[in-house]
Amino acid sequence: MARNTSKAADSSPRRNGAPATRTTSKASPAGNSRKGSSPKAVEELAAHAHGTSTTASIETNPTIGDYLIRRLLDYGMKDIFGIPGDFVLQFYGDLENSPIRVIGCTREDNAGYAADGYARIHGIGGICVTYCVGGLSVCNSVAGAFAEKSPVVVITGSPGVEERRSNPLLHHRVREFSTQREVFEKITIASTVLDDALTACREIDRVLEACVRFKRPVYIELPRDMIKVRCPYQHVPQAGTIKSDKAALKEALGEAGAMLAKAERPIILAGVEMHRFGLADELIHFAEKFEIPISATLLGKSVISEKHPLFIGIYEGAMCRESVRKYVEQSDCIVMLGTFMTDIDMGIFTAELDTSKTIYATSETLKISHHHFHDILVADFVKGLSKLDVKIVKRPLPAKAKPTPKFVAVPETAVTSARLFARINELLDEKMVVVADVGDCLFGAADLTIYRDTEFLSPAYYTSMGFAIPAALGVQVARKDLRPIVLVGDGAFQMTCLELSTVLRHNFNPIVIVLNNKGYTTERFIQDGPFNDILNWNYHRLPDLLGGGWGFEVRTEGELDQSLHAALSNQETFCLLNVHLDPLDVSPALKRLGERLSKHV
Ligand SMILES: Cc1ncc(C[n+]2csc(CCOP(=O)(O)OP(=O)(O)O)c2C)c(N)n1
Ligand SMILES: [Mg+2]
Repeated sequence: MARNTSKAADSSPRRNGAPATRTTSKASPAGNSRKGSSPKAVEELAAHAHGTSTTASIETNPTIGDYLIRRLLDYGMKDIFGIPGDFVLQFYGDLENSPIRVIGCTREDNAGYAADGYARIHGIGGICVTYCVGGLSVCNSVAGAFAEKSPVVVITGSPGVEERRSNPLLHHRVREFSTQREVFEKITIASTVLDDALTACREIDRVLEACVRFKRPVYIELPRDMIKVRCPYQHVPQAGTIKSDKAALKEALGEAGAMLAKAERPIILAGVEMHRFGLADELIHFAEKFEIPISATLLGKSVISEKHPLFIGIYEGAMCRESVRKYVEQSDCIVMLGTFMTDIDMGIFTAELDTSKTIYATSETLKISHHHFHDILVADFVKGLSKLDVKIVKRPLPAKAKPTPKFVAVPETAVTSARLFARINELLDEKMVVVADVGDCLFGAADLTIYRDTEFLSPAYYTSMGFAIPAALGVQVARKDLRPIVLVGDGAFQMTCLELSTVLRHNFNPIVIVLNNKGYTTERFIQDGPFNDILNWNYHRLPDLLGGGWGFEVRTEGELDQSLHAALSNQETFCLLNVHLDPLDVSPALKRLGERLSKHV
């Protein structure tokens, strides 16, 4: 085992990311800025983010920039990621004078992943970037946040309204001045250009509310000459609250109750929306009250603790454990709550779930058997389920997977993917979050046992490589006390590894495990060729370049054990393991997936 160590260096010239030490003349509205440390808390803040309670402290005619910051604070946003540029510098100045901490990143797309990771842990995240060169760089990460429902606020500067009048060729301009916004309209749930002081406050309210309500990214463009413009009138945030249609809710719950009462083999299949909408506790309450077993999808992994006695394992069609597949598919009442029916989550559509036997509730759809219901909030439906007055059969749980024998390193044996995951499974504890990138690390990670809710993050639907390292940064900005275990392939690592620079700068301590199988192994399984080869870097020597962090080169089980022991004992800085794997050695789940995919291309 070769180890590279150097002292963690904080290169931050001024502060170490502690907003509490900041002196600011503006108190945070109603003290809300320190609340909201989970999606559930943000839901609660959102419920109170309108009307007088939080806005009493907003001055009569705030500038547009100040109003935006106040509203971000109302929603509990304590940190924002990005890179400044001249079109957004003034707003960066405003942020600097506010309680919001700015986390500078190495690239805008990374800032987007970081904000996404932060939002998944915290309930809302944000990025602040300059016009087009910054904004357009962040499109892919924002698209991923849209696809996987992560509430990220994109704030971008742009040329001033006055500057645009003679249609000049200003730097960063692509085509029309509106081009960037037009692009973002496709990948956000609401967007606005704050080019009119009369409507700016209302627009900010509308767009932020949409972000929290739909859990999807939104776009706010600030022309640079509008940032200091004052709202011409006193504005009190208003928001219409959406309510479920009571009669429809009653009927849907009645139908769900009847189906559950008749069922002999009920099961809950939990999806990621339960976490996004802060409904994990309600879900567990429902399951516990009626003792209904729970499975989860890969994207929804860790919606509930996998140590929960009712949890039976991850369901992924033909990709999951046979006993789980059978148990779910043989059910005569599958309660799918917040589940996305994606190809990966459905085991590349190998899932055999009978629609006539499902109760399917998400924020967008409520379907019971073949009946569609409208105007019902998923939260009301899930809460209503646990209030049902029905008797539900107690279904015996499937046989547990055989407990894996304790990992005993065979020192000189080369590490394999299966043994690596067995070892990682043993080190997980309550203070860790697994952040998995795309590739075999994602499939292998499905079998890890996650102890607490929100402990597993991955782009398991949009599957954009490069997510994990910046997302782990976002996790620790939100919760420094959680230690990320980052699982990343060598290909994905090469895309975004330099965000470890920001990790180092803030003294965060993820353990980054690079599955170095010398290329794009997932793709080799579909179709191999030289295009799947990549340069074999000395990944473990990245700390030399950055000036901090610990690096380990791992070839054998003995080296794996030693380096993980060292990494666990070092709480001070990030640790990076370059784990050499055979290019064709993959997890059993990937083997099954590769075979299935090759039949479909
Ligand atoms: C941004 C992006 N580009 C390309 C792909 C297509 N793709 C899917 S998996 C994969 C290979 C991943 O390689 P690596 O990170 O080394 O993981 P491995 O498959 O080797 O486990 C590629 C290129 C993708 N998912 N995302
Ligand atoms: Mg690889």
